[in-house]
Amino acid sequence: MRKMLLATTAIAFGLSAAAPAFAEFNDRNIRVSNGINEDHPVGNGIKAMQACLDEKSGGKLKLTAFWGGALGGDLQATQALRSGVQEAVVTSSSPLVGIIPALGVFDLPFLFASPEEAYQVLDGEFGDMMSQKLEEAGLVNLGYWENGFRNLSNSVRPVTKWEDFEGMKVRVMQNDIFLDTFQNLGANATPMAFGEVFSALETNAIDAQENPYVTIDTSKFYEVQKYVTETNHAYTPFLFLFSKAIFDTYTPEEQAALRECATVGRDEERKVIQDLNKKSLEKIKEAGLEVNVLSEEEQARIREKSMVVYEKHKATIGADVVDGILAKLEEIRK
Ligand code: TK8
Repeated sequence: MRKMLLATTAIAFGLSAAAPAFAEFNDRNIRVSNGINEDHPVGNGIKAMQACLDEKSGGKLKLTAFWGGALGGDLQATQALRSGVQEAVVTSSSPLVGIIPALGVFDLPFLFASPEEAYQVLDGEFGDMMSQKLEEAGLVNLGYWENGFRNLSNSVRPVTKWEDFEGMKVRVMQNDIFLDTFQNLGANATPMAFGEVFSALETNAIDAQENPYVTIDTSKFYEVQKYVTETNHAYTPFLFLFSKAIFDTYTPEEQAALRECATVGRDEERKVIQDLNKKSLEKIKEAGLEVNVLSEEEQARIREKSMVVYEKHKATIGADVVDGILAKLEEIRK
């Protein structure tokens, strides 16, 4: 009993003598820019990340998310991070290839065959290697969130084989690999920032766009499209990027909390996406769109036709990067 009392006293004393709680944390308002809307699973991820940060920082690290491109498009927001005037962005890797050409590897058509395969590559050594390149460009990658497998939507006709792309005005991300992929299929591909897509579809300035079901749903593209084809032609990741200039001014504890909580958010986001994908597809059908799934045969034809894009872009992406990911995938698939 005496021993226990002593021990309790020691603990109480220890606590009162300790530094004030969360002394290693400062009040930080972290602006996170998003092109997609709040009901996209990224919204769930950010909530989970905030809950984690609240716990670790005693409420000092606060995320303020901006949606629907309110702080500018992916590229613009990323440049704001590089010049140290904005903290964070959740962006597709694709519009950033002009800054970091190696990121183009993720845009190669039909690279990943399943989300699990993508997670293994992104959350492992290969993903770390790409994060290193981002860091050299002034961007700290807190993790690979999910954008997902991309599907085609359009307002002119059902697409069930690659010949159906002929002459179709397809919006692509600002990225030469996507541009070539669609041009090679006969489409009239137009690079455009995400924020302009809805009105370009609405006014028929373009016929088509490609994005995962959850984006076709949450960005309401189904309101201005008639056909969807499950093409799964690319899996593009989201990057949770932080301004390196700002990150470097944070304490090690703040930095660690951000990294750890971004992983918590990532896991939540990936989980919610799996579920919403199915619900979004239902919603798209309910809205009256015709949904076609490419037959295995047609998918194989498109894939084969698209392989020229690998050769064409290998040098710009970096032969080591392309060969590196293909070797990794081969290893995973064994
Ligand atoms: C949102 C974009 C979007 C992407 C695109 O900011 O541009 O089509 O798939 O989700 O990053």
